[in-house]
Amino acid sequence: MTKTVNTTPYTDQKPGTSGLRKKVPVFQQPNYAENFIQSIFDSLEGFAGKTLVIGGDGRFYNREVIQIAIKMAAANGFGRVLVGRGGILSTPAASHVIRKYEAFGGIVLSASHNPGGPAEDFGIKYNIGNGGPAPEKVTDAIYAHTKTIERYKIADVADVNLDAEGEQEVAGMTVQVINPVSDYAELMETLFDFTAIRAHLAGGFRIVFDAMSAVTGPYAKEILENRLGAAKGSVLNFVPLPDFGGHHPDPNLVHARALYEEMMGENAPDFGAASDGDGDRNLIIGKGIFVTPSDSLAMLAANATLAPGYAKGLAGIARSMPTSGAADRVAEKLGIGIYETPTGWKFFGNLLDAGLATICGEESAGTGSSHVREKDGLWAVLLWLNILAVRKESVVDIAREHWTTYGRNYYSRHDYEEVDSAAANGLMDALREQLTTLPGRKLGDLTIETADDFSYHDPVDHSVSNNQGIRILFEGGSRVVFRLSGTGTSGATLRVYIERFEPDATKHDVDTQVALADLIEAADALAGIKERTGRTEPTVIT
Ligand code: VG1
Ligand code: CO
Repeated sequence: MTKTVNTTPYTDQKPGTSGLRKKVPVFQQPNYAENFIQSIFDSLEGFAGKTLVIGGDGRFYNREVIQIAIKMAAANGFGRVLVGRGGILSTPAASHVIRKYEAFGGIVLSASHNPGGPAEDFGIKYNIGNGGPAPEKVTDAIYAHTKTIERYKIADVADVNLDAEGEQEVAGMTVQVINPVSDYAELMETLFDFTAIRAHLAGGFRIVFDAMSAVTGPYAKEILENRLGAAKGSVLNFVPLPDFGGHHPDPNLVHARALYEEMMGENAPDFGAASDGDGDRNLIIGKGIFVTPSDSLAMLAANATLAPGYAKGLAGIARSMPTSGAADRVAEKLGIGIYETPTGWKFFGNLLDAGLATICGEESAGTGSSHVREKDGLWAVLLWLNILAVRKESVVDIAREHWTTYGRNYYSRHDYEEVDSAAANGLMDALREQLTTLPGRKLGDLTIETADDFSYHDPVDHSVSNNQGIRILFEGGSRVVFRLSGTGTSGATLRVYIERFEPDATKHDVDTQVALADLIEAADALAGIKERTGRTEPTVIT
């Protein structure tokens, strides 16, 4: 029933910021997915008889790879697979299921916010027993195996029925098809004051949530409409589609434009939100105000004790390096730890496991906490709703008060997508070569204080991760950060992160791009973005 298949390595299976992401036709090459999955198993030890969680965001090719992964798990000796019905598990739900059932680990199939479909993106990621993305030492080992792989093992059996909950047997292994929503919804009920949120919604507080035809649809329907009583129709685009309706399931101001327009309109609901393809990102827009993810992290941390799950206070806050320093000010005021990590959720795992941080966030619309080991879109929405239900103020009032108390970190990210890889690497290399000469250099009214390529020293396992982004810090606390994306599937994406701190409350009403104009110009002067990429403008501004 189990067969061993000879194979040869592919040279391009290096996991990026969040697993292996490629175009679907790349994954459809003979043995491509099988090679990667076998390399995952070959990097692990001691899983015989143990449980593996498998689920994905429902995108094109999800079901096919789930069948392959189940049959390979059986052939490699796992004892049990838990798989979401229909092959569906949001990334945070997968993390929770791994933890709740004490699984050995999990395989999450997603390319997150990237588009889906026969010519679009797919991805495979391995999560360890704490429910979080595998750390670099594991992803490095997986990559090493992909380069030498000669065979893989797979059960030679019929496909599993993914659409009926309950147990089946596959080549001696048990496959349990589980409800993808219920464990997660129960967890949310333990963290938030559902009674207060229900009462607030019943009192006329209007919300809208755009699931972007992606995985959060069923979760949001169940939690927001069924359990919390939000008006029917509050959850938009709630049927997960393999191609996300042809859109980018990316909750930002470009791809969730309709939601933004609605929230800025006269008849706007009180609160608007959206999540991405796999449910780990969040977009928060109050009536008349977009809350940047960096600000949202700070505001959630400052108000977290209003939710029952965090009533005892936070141990610490962690943010990725390019995320704004707004959260640092909250941590300072609360007298708790603040940690600065490289981009990617895998770096938060150790801090959460060690109890050093409770809430974590990234500027890329990711926020989460110790309840799972992934960022969690609906969790952020529910924490906002809990805070709003208790404070009974508007989002705009909460944001203003926050800035008055802590100052405002004007913040924006400029993405240059699908630029020529050689040009993007050349730009980064040229910056790197300049680093030592930059301190003291003046650009208009700005003076560079320090410049470096960020290295992270993990305080828990003492591992070191180098080359995590070029930071140019100016006198007065403003900064520009440059890095190349590790999630794209064609060409390179240059990300430029721009930040200015403004303590003066009379200056908190400036348009963000205006407030950052001189830094944006300095970024171009330093890196030669226009000249090297041939682009006059970013593709996406968030
Ligand atoms: C991007 C974001 C990063 C995030 C990662 C995965 O990575 O910048 O903050 O953790 O996507 O998010 P990169 O390397 O492209 O900048 V998700 O929602 O795509 O799993
Ligand atoms: Co995502």
